[in-house]
Amino acid sequence: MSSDCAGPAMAIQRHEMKALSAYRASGAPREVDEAHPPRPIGHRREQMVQWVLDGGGTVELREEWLPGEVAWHLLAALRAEIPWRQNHVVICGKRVPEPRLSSWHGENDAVYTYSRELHRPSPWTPALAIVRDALERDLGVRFNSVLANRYRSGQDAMGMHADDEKELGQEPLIASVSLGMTRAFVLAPKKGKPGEKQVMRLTHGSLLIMGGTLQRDWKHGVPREQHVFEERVNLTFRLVSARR
Ligand SMILES: O=C(O)CCC(=O)C(=O)O
Repeated sequence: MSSDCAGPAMAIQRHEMKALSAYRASGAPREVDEAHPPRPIGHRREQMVQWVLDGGGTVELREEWLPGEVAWHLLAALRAEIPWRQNHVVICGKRVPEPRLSSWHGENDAVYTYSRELHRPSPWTPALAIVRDALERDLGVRFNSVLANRYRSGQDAMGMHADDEKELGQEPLIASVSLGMTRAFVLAPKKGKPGEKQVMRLTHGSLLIMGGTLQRDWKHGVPREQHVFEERVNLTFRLVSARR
């Protein structure tokens, strides 16, 4: 396990503040005070932890990557803007609703197959574009797509899986931004014993970066949590290529 920090924290742009202010009436729990603007989007050295797991996969967690006020506004905006969909999966020949709502967004050619279905992207929404641009400034990577997942309560979940579809390439870089309720995020080796799993808590405004061979060797998921009654939205930004 190591801790490192490269590059300066990036300032939130004036037009982004304006876009967020436009959501003041949308039920966000806290207001942005323009006289005392929130600290810039970006990481703080002491809030960044990186793990290198067996096989060379990497996981990096940046707590409070989004300042609290900005994160609450983004959550309200995403709830309103995204055309949330109930997708289905087939289990033992029966079509059942997935335990969450989802939406796939990005550039026109970012066509992606997951849960055995082909997904054509909806356009970027203003709030998704704000997060995409902040990631580009902070990580130097321009993601071309994002999967948005909405967990309405602790009854909603994501089963253990790896994002190892061929459209994502050999060692995909995935940036996962969490908003709303803290939920557990479980990592387990594909070939390991159940006891080898790692659990981290993904808090409001955190950024988790998965890279290297993580998707080849490890699975991840978000288990049900009986005592969680509030909502969480998670955004996993990806680089999808139809030509792979
Ligand atoms: O909600 C999360 O933190 C995980 C989402 C996830 O695993 C995915 O989108 O593949």
